[in-house]
Amino acid sequence: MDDTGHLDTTFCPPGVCVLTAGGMAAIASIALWGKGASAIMRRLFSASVPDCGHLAHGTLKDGQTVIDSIVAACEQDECFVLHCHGNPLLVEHIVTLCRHCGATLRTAESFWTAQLNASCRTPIEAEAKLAMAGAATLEAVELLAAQITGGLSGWAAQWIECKSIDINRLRKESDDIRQRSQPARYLIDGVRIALVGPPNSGKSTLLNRLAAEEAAIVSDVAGTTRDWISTTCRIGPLRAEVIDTAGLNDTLAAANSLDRAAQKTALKTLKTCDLVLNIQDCTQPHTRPLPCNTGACLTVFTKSDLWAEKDVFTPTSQHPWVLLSALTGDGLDPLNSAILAALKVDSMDPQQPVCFTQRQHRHLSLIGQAQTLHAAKAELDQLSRW
Ligand SMILES: Nc1nc2c(ncn2[C@@H]2O[C@H](COP(=O)(O)OP(=O)(O)OP(=O)(O)O)[C@@H](O)[C@H]2O)c(=O)[nH]1
Ligand SMILES: [Mg+2]
Repeated sequence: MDDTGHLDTTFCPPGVCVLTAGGMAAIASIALWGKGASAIMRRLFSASVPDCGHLAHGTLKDGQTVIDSIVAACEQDECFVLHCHGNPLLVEHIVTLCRHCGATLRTAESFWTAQLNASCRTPIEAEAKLAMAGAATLEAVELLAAQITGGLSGWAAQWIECKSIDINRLRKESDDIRQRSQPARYLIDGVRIALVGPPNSGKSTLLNRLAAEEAAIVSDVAGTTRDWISTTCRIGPLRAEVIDTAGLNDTLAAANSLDRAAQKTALKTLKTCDLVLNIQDCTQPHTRPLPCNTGACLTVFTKSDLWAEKDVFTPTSQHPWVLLSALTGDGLDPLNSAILAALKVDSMDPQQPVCFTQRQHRHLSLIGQAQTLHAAKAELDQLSRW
């Protein structure tokens, strides 16, 4: 970045990337930037290459062949965004053309990162804006926006301005921020939730109920689900990928190698999820506990519509539990609340400082371990200043 706050494009080699999402669209945008970008434009573009801050309409040519009619925008010196028609084949052709002229294929993220680094006042602001582009829900966007105006930025600024720093308090607050940041990651990235339990307990029925569609096959034959199925749904402020797995049962596993393999996959899935829902049929004896000592777990007793004396239902569960009927939908709201509580998302205040990149996490961790005030201040500076 130069001292005018602009992205310094005049020294990096030319790069090209597609800024818009893949697939068919009316319009696509391609960025071409770096030393030599305007020379590439002069070679490919029929009209005069626009000056900084201007647009030009013209055609893109491969030799004598017209490829597309485009609008070229000069964002700054040696930095162009080409708005072309959205056919993916056309987009690929234009990118290939730029590469033949010497541009290297880059990621859209690298372009946005460079742009944001140049236009944002602090690294936290740039990181928040980049994360907003991929945030899973609007609540996550709100949380990230709050980190720019207050949140983590405000926390760091207040300590930097502080005349007499209490190092122990600074260290503790820094550790607290790291501890409470996992729920923020859930909001920003979304969560993976596995439905695990014995055959016929109602896992697939619950998946379909959460997804509000018939994503998984339901039947009263034990062992219906073999390969896992996933669907994406919304749980409060979270985007959740819910994964249905094969029912866990030793008899089935012993009798059939396919069931054995399916159950092995179910146990593997369980380890890669943020939350495991242990699905148990409330009318059946509570079967073996799940081997889910990796992370959050919630026991869900299904088929409450078949339970004659709901009021005196007193299960034994080592985890928090809910009782519901996936068939009628009764008990779904308490399930959603219990999921948010298990992931500690329910108590999140978006204004509270949280960290959401590995860089921030690293600096906070070093502040937490700092032996001297000087070292802590240096980390605070690196956390929140360019
Ligand atoms: N009454 C009632 N029946 C349910 C409920 N949930 C599921 N069932 C029934 O229970 C049977 C098994 O349901 P599934 O959803 O296929 O069970 P599963 O746990 O996926 O079974 P596997 O795939 O074999 O592991 C089906 O006949 C469902 O209609 C419920 O809440 N109430
Ligand atoms: Mg099933």
